[in-house]
Amino acid sequence: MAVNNNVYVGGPGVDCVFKVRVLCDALVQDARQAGITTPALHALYVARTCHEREPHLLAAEAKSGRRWQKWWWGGAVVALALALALVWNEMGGARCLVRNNYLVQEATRPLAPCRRVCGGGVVTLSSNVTQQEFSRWAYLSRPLVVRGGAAHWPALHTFSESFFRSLYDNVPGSYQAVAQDCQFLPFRTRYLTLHAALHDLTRPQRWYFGWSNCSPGVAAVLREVAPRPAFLPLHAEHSALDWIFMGTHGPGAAWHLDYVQRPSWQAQIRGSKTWHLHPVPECSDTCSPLSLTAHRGDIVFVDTNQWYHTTVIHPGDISITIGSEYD
Ligand SMILES: O=C(O)CCC(=O)C(=O)O
Ligand SMILES: [Fe+2]
Repeated sequence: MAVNNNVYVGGPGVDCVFKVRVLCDALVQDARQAGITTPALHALYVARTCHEREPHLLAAEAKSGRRWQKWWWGGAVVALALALALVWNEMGGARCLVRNNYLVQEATRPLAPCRRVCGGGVVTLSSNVTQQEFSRWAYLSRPLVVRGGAAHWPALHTFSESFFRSLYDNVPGSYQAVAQDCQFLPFRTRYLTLHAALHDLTRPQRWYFGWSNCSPGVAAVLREVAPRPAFLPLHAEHSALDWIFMGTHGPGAAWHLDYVQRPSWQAQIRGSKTWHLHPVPECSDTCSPLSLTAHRGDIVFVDTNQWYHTTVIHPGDISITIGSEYD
C-alpha cells in the first residue's frame, strides 16, 4: 500500500476506509468550526456504516477502476504494436523471417574460431602468389590482400557507371532479375532500385551503393572482363553471384556482419577503399581491430561472417569493386 500526493494505491476495502478517514477528518474540522459538538458527531458516526455514509466514494472508486482498466488495455495495445513494429523492422520488412532477422541470425551463428581468424594481423601477398601458396590462407578467415592481383584485368579499363548502365539496359530482364532475386543495397543513396541508381543524372555529389547480380547475361559479360582470381584453389568454385559496390569519396558500407555461407574476395577495380574490421564479441580478447586499404588492382579477402566491417572511400577516382563468394 502506498500513498503519494493524495493518490492512493491499495485494495478496494482499504481504499474506502482511507478515503472516508480523510474525508471525515476534514468534516470533523468543519463541523467543529461550525460549533457541532464531539458527542453529536460520534452519534452520527456510529449510526451509519461506511457504505451508507459515503456511497459517492464507492461510485467514484468504481469509476476510477474502470479508468485504470482502460489505461491498462491501451498500454497493452501500444506495447503489442511496438513489439510488432520491432520484429518487422528486424526482418527488414522481408517476407522471410529467418533470412533477415539479425537477432535470430546473431543468436544462431556459430562461434568464430578466434585464434585462426586473427592470428597476427592482415596478410599481404604479391600478385605472383601461386594456387598452392594461396591455398594455405584461403580458408583461414584472416584478412588478406593480394597486391595487384587484378592489375591485368580488362575491367580496370572498362568499368564505369555508364558501362553498367548500358550493360543492364541492353540485357533484357536484367534489372528485374536484380530486383526479384538479388539485393540492392542503397547505403548512401535514396534509390530503391538499381535502375533508379544508374539512371539518376541529378545524383548528389556523394553517393554509394551496391548490388548482387542475378542476370546470367550480365554475369557472362562481367566474367570476360573480371575473371576468377587465378590463384584461388582449383576446386574453389566461383559463385555465379557477383557483388558490385560503387561510390564516391566518403563513407561506404556501414558497420555490419554478414550471415552468408562462404568467404569472399573483392577486387578493387577503380579508386581506393579502406576496410575497417572489428572482431566478433567472442574474439574481442584474442583479436584486435584491423584496417586494410585496397588500391586499384588489389584483391581483398575478408571473411565478412567473422569480422564486423565498414568501408571508407578515399578522395580521387570513384571506387568500383567486384567480388564474389568462393567455396
Ligand atoms: O565494399 C563495401 O563497401 C562493402 C562490402 C561488404 O560489405 C561485403 O563484401 O560484405
Ligand atoms: Fe558485408
